[in-house]
Parts: sequence; C-alpha cells; structure tokens
Amino acid sequence: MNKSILFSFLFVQNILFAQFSERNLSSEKWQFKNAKENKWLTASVPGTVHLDLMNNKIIPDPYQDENEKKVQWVENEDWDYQTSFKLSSKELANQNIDLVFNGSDTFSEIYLNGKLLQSTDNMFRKWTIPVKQNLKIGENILQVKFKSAVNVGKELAKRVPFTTPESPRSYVRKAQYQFGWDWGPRLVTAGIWKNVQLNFWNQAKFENVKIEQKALTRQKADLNIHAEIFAEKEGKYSFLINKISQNITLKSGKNLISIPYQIQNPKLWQPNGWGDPNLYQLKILLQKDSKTIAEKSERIGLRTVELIQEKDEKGKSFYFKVNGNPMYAKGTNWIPSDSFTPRITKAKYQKLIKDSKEANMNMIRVWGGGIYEDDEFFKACDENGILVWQDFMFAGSFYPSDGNFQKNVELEVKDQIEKLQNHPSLALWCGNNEVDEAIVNWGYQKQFKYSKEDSLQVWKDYKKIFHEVIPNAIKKYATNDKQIYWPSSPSIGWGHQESLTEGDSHYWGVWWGEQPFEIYNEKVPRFASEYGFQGMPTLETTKSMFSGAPDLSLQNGTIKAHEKHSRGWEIIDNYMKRDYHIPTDFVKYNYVSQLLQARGMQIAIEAHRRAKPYNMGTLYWQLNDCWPVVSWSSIDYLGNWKALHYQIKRSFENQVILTEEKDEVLNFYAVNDELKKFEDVSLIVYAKKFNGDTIVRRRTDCKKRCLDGILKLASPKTSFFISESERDNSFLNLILVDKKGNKIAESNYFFSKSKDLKLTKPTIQIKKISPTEIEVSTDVLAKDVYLMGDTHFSDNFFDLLPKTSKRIKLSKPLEKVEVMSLFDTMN
Ligand code: BMA
Repeated sequence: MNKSILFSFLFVQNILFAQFSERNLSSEKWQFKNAKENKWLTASVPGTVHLDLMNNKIIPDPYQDENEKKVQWVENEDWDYQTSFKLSSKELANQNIDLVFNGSDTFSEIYLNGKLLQSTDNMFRKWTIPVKQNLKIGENILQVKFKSAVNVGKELAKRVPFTTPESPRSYVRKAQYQFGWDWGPRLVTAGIWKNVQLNFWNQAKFENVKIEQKALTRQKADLNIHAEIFAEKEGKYSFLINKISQNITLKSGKNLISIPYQIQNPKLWQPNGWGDPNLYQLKILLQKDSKTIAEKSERIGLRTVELIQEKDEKGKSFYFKVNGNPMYAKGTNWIPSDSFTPRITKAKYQKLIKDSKEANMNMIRVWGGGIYEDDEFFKACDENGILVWQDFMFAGSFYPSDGNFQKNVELEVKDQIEKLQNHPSLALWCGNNEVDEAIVNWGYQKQFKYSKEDSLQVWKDYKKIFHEVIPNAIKKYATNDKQIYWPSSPSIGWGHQESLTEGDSHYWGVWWGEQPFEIYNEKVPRFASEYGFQGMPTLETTKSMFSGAPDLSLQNGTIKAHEKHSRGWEIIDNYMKRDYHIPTDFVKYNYVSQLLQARGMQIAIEAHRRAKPYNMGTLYWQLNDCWPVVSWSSIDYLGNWKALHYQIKRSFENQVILTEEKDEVLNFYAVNDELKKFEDVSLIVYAKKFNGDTIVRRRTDCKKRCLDGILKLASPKTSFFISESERDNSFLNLILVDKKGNKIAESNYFFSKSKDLKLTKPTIQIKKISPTEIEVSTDVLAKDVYLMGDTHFSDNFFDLLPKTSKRIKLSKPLEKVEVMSLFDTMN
C-alpha cells in the first residue's frame, strides 16, 4: 500500500469510527392505524394519536364546541405506529448503534424488522436499545404498538383489593391530567411523544454527565464533573473540560469518573430581582488518540440554594436561602401548556417564562399532575432567573407500591435526575402534589368503605414510594448539591392549624371552602405553594372555543363545557355577588370575572407579603392553561394576559407599599425584597375624592426605622378625615419616595368594595402617540380601565387617577382601541 492510500484509509476509518453521531427518525414518514383495522394513515412523530386523528379528519378538535365528549372512544383503542427508514453501509459500519425513544406514551411494544425489542410502561422514561445486530443496510421497519392505557390500568387496578380514587389513573405512569382535571379535558392519549433517534458511537459513549458544585466562594467555584462512560475496550483516553485535558484510563464496560474543575472569580447565577442569572458553558469531550469520540455540552449556573426549616416560637420556618440570602419566593404553579404536549413550541415555553419574569416572579412550581417539562422550559428558567420547584408526577390519588411499581418509579426518578439536575434553576424535588392530603383529608377511605387493613396498606404504600423509593433514588443519582427533597406539597392539609405554622400550604378555604377573600388576611402560612380563584379567559380565547360563529352567552353549551369544575360557575357567581354587580352582558361578565379573580389574588398576596418574614413565599395557582377554559390561570391558552397577570406584575414588584385596615387604624407596609435595604425613604399619602380633590396630604420620613426590609407605620383612620360617608367616594394614593424624591413604589387603597363605590362616569380619552403607543387620560377616577383589542397592552385593568394620563405600549398596531371601566358595570 503506498503512503497516500494508507493515509486516506486511516482518514476514512477515523471519520467512520471516531465520531459520535445522531440521526433523528422523527422526520421519517410515519403511519398509524387502529390496531383492529388495516388502513394505515399519515402520522407525526413526536405526536399523539388524537392529533393524528384530527389531522386525518377522523375526530373533531376536542378543544372546540362540545367535542370533548365525542372523542372519548379513542382512549379505549389500541394503536399501531410504523415507519421505514434506509440505513447506509457507512451508518451500519459504526461499532455501536442505539435506538433511543426519548418518550413513549405509555404501554407500547417496540419492534425492529419484526423483532420485539422493548416493552414500555412509563411515559416518563427514556428507552435506549442497542440495535446494531437488528439493523440491515437498506430498508428497516420500525413499529410501535400501543395498548390502551385505560384498559391496561384497569387490569393493574384489579391486583389491589380495594377501590382507588379515580382508578385507574394512579396505576399508569402517564401524565395524570390526561384523565381530566378541574381545568382540563379528559384526553387519555397514546403516541411517540418525544423524538426517536439512532445514536451511532464508537469505542465509548457518555451515559450521562453530572456537574456537582462542591463549594462556592467569591474567589472560586469548586466543581466536580462526574461522568458515566461506557467503553468498549479498556485503554487510555483523554477527558477535556473546556480544552483542559486530563488522561484517564477506562475499563471495558461502565466507568464512573470524577474530575475536579474550578472557575475563578465566579459570577453568580442570581434569581430574578437580584441581578443577572449568569451562565457558564462547559464543553466536555472524550478523546482517543486525539480524536473526539464523545461530547457533551452543559450550561451551568453557580449558585447555592438551601431550604431553611428552623423551629421558632410559632412553629417552623420554611424558606429558601439563595446565595446565602433569604429569598422571598414570588411565583406560580405550572401545568402542561397543552393537553397534547408535543405541539408545545419552544417559543411558547420561552414566552410563558418571559411573561413570568416580567411579572416579577422568581420561582415556579411544576405541578405533579402534568409532565416533566421539556428542556426548553428549564433553559428558559435558567436564562430568566426563575427557580423551579419540581414535583414528581403524582397527584391527588393513592399510588400502589408493589415491586414493579417501585422499580419503575426508581428508574423514572433516575432518568429525570439525569435530564434535569445540571440546571441552575432546579431548586427542590418534591415527591407529589396532594397525595398525603388526599389520604389524610379527602375521606376516600370512608367513601369506598375501606377496612382497617386497606387503610393501613394505603399509608404503607405512600411511605414506601415517597419516603423511601424516591428519596433513596435522589441520594443515589443526584449530586450532593441537588438533593433538597420535600415529600409532598402541601405538607399539611388546609383544614389543620399546623398548615399555617410550618411547611408549605395549599390554602383552598377560598374557592373550595367558599370563604370570603378577606380570610386570606387571617390564614397566612409560612410558604403558600397554592391558593387561587378562577377567572374567564380573554374574549379572543373564549371565541376560539367555537368552530363556527361564537355565541357569547353564559347559557351556551360550549361556554358551559369549557368550565371543568363541577360548581365553577356557581362559585364565581357567589363571589361576584359579594364584591361586584353581576353584569348580564357577556362581555362585561367576562371582564368582571377577571377583575374578581385579580382582586382575590391581590388580597392573598398582600397578606402574605405583609407577613414577611413569617411568610417567605407565595406561589398562586396557576400560571397557564392546557386548552381554552375558565380556570385559575393568569395567562390563558392562547397566551393572553388575563386581568390577574397584570395584577400579579404589580403585586410582585420587589418594593411595594401596602395598606391594611384594622380596628380603626390604617397600617402601611413598605415591603422590600431587594438585597439592598431601604435607606432614607418617605411615605406620602394623599386622601382624595374620586373627582380628584385632595382631602389631605401627609408625609412621613422613615429614616433608619426601615432597615430590615419591612417598614410598618400606623395611623388612625381619622387622621385622613375619612368619615363614614366618604368611604365610598374617596381613596388613598400612597407614594414611597427615596431621599432624592424618586418614586420607589405607588399604590391605591379603596375603603369600600367595588360594588359600593360611588363612581361617576369618567370621560376616558385615548390619544394615539405612534402606531404602537397610546396615551389614556381621564377627568375623574376611572377604576379598572380595560383596553380592548387584538394586541398585548403593556398595562391593562389599571386604575387611572382623576386628571391623569398614562402611556401604554401595544405589541402590534390597532385600528381602534375600545375601552370600558368599572363604571360601565354599575347600572
Ligand atoms: C389544587 C391543584 C389542582 C387543582 C387545583 C384547583 O389542589 O393541586 O389539583 O386543579 O387545586 O382545584
């Protein structure tokens, strides 16, 4: 062999065998059919059977009209999927080929060229199947056969001698909300819901890479890079972290290596409100003879998170210390953004997280009845400084604990830790949503006539999964710095006094208990991880419920069907009656229902923030929706901000000035969540009539009294000369200023409920400043100004004070902006 032939032979061999490469099989042509039938139809991967049936016009869109009912048959059927793909000789020449299913929903059998290679039983696991021996050059057939999850679940449920609430959903490791929720349709689907790919590798591959932060000081971050490497043959390799190379020896088979790595003068990842969420890119390579054979890229953030629970005179604290400082958590609960998750775009994830950042949040809880979210969700949280409270996917039921289930859960936890643990946003792992609460407080044992043994068994199952299997798996698979575990949210049910003195709390006395919003002032927990109230979606989203011309009426069947709480309409009406005039006109009803929701949440959040540091967190229920629906969300299915989201943005400002009326005294609270404390601030309070006349102006200089972040000032109500007869036509305007007179915070306080206010008709004028900017002005107080139109307004549902104006930005130009205010609902 002459030299040049030898050289090119080696060169080709290096190209063939050196690199790791991937081939996405999702982009091949896929087909599907009902297992009982013969006709194959076009399918999409990633996808779900409902979407494929919709695309083939076999079922109507379940989000529209009353179609949800019409598609229920789908869950009882078995479905087959298949594709064929061509493999080249070059591809088959790789030493190893893995077929990777990043997600299969749920009970499926995977066949390659007619051979059964894998059975799956957990939507949340990743399946890696070595397939080199099963592949051939040319055409290969890949088939996936799904069994109805409902039918399999029913069989599994038979093994337990008692009835389980909402059986069979807890027997199947599948997104629980697919079985229907009080904000979600029942759409128990099936399908290849994540990418399928072929991974080609030679000599060695990374199974996973975990970054551990051992110590973090101002001078340096001490990291340990843990890599699990599978090597074909033993030998010497190089391991590179951002080009710094180290020699390692690998044995054949599985290897665990740990390499220290330091970052000097680290820039911290700070949560939103405290600074930038700085990120560092780590490129990790495995080389053999100077050729890269495997690589991984990780983007990390340097931060510390601790959960502080210390006994005190009232109970036990519950708060997060981030980078050494106590952080007041402001945020929300996240549910899947669609009932059909494969169609959630990256842009949708990005927008919802940006909207959360814009509303001054620093924490989101991923609720346990949904899915472990896509990487894009965590990427967005990393980039926007949002910490994630991550539930494991169990919610509001009793779960079994037989050997198979335990193993399945352990492997699910392992897969999710490997996927999520390097994200700086990840703060806490939580075992479940409301499973403890369901067992202790929801009375199922009585309802289903459990024997004493049955009840004991349920508790044993609970302990096994949430106090053993999951925490043990976290210890085994997560690095030391990513092991904060909280077994159940809430830790104690809302009916118990202890839920207010320790742990996290879901306070549902409002809504479920139908107590007035004002009860929030009394029921202040240490950390509120859920509380909420429903409001209608925006008009655009309401109209999208109809396939044809919308019939906007509360009596309309479609409108009624898009409220999934059995007493939802009634509860909204009952609360509306207390605080507002109930409009008969649909558009006005929609508007008031949103105001009502925003008002309820404002009361809750203010009560929580006034109680800082007793209370150190407030996460309202819920950020988003999975279809167009009347729900607790602040952003509707189409991404529009409801009145609540605008209110959240105001209520979650880092520095706020709040008013509390108690025993003939007005207490003013200046609350500061910034790292930098208040210095010399002054509070200016105006008492004004709705027509703009000032009754009184008071200024209080606070000097050093407010160094701890909360400033409390008390004033007898009479000092503002607000007599009983003036309560309904006057208000307070509070402005907090720094020593230079710059405004730090502003708020308005009304003495009466909205329905009792003696409003006069405002003349609201809208002036166009540019195609995307308007100026809104009024003569007398315009309460709850609602700007209408198909655009996003930078502010909306706000109070416009007498003889003032406000500039508002529009996301896109509008011909005409319509406007209404609370006065229009008072007749
Ligand atoms: C909470 C959540 C959800 C539910 C919400 C409203 O308990 O965990 O299960 O949708 O209440 O009812």
